[in-house]
Amino acid sequence: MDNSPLQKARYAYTPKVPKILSRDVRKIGAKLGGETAAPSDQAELKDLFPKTYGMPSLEFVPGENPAAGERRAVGVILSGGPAAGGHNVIAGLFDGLKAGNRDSRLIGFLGGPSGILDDQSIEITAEIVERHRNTGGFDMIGSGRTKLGTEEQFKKAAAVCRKHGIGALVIIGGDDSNTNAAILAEYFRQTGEPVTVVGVPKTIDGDLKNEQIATSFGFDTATKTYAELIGNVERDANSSKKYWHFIKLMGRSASHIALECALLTRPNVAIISEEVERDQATLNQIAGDIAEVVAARAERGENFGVALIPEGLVEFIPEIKRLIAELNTLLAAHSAAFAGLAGPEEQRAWVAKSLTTESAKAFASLPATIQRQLLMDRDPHGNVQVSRIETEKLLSEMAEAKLAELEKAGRYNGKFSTLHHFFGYEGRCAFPSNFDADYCYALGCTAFLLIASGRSGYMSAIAHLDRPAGEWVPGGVPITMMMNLERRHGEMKPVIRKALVDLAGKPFAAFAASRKEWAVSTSYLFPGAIQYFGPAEVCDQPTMTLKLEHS
Ligand code: FBP
Repeated sequence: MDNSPLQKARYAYTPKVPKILSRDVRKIGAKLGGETAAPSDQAELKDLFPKTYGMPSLEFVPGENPAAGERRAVGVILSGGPAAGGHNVIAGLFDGLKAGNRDSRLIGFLGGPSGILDDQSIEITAEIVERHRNTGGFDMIGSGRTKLGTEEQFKKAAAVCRKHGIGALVIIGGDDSNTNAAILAEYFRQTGEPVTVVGVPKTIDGDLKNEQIATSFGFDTATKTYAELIGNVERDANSSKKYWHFIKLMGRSASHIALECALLTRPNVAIISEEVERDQATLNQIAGDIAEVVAARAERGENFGVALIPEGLVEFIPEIKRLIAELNTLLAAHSAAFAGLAGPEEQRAWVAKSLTTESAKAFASLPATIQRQLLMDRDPHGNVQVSRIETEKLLSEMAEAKLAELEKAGRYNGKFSTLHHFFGYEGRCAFPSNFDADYCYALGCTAFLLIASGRSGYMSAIAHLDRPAGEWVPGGVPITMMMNLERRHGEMKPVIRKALVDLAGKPFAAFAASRKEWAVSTSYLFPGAIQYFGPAEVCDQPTMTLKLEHS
């Protein structure tokens, strides 16, 4: 395969790393903090994780660690949706491992967690790593969404590790995958399996974060990519002055992506799902609010605009959330009967008569295309595949109906020509921004240091990400510290708490303070494409969200 000029230039890029990571790996020690505790459900979690609950958090400091020089084999798994920087995590891990001992081996399991269950793997060589440094995508070893959660699967994983002599496993994934990493670490400890399990925080959605993990990797590149596209669309809208663009943005659940993109581009409308839920807003109200903005702009002669819609929105609108919950239970309980129905018409009719009156009403109020999309297959974690629901079209159609009402009432006299976009997959595999390239490389090196210190059940963590990379502090956080109990499929389960947009936080406050002005006036901001080479104030800036949260 040919390489583009940028790809060649990126191969030559050396990630900036925290100062401590420039040392010989055998000269890096772990400074332990105090015992840790989960934010809630401590007693239950202690019972569920007797071997790994309460472990101390740690940071890496100058010290002695001869074990870092041992020869070892480490396995690595990429899990879930791609996020820019995954290859650099592997590169950092590889470099750390080889710096410790040239004869150590890195085994990449193919196609995600199923790779370890089916014993599908490759040895990741220096040549493979060189071809992937600072590039986007997960194509080095592939990824998948198989859930690694049952005892039978753990036994298989243990057997495969034994077969390859693997003494440590690095799982690069989101909240669900890291939850499973913690459960696997506990299982290995309890059964005496000599395999250290380390997690790495990945997801473009930005919802795997807490006091210890400032952000997941991939969020920076994805939001910068979408913001570039949104800025371009805004400029086009302001040039041709004839379209309203409805842009759905990825983010399965939380609206961090929509919020960050709004801060970077100042659109006329940006919906934040968490606010919709707090205000218990209905679909009708949301469409009504959009129509009001369209009408206000039309009064100024501006029959164009840009609206950002988070893809997870439908699950935050109370009536639709209830409907989805009922559909999930219904489809899980009667999957065979449902599969036996002939075509979408019969499926819709069957569902409509099986729902409660309230949900049947909500279901009936939706266009047929959306009804069909709500009935599509769930992902392996039982979630509705929100990226396949065309919320942007639903809202623009509903806003159009509201505008017709406003027109009748003499309150609107404009044009409403709509175009729809979905920015999602475009942002997951871009060349990682310098921030993600640096952050991921540091996460990979740190994962190795955790392995070399025998720290199982930890997540690789880099502190002070709002500062220049040289001042970052690598360390580890026990995953059980991020967990709580949540109801999943009718049972209370230990899971990492998903971070939704904090409506009392600074990023949302910054948005809320300006959105009224952005709604009516044309205040667009054009961030432009990600810059990889040039001054630090252009190339090395973390997200606004991160900066505001740490300001
Ligand atoms: P992860 O949580 O695995 O990082 O994936 C996030 C995501 O990109 C969501 O934003 C999106 O809803 C989903 O993956 C799409 O999944 P798929 O790649 O299976 O279509």
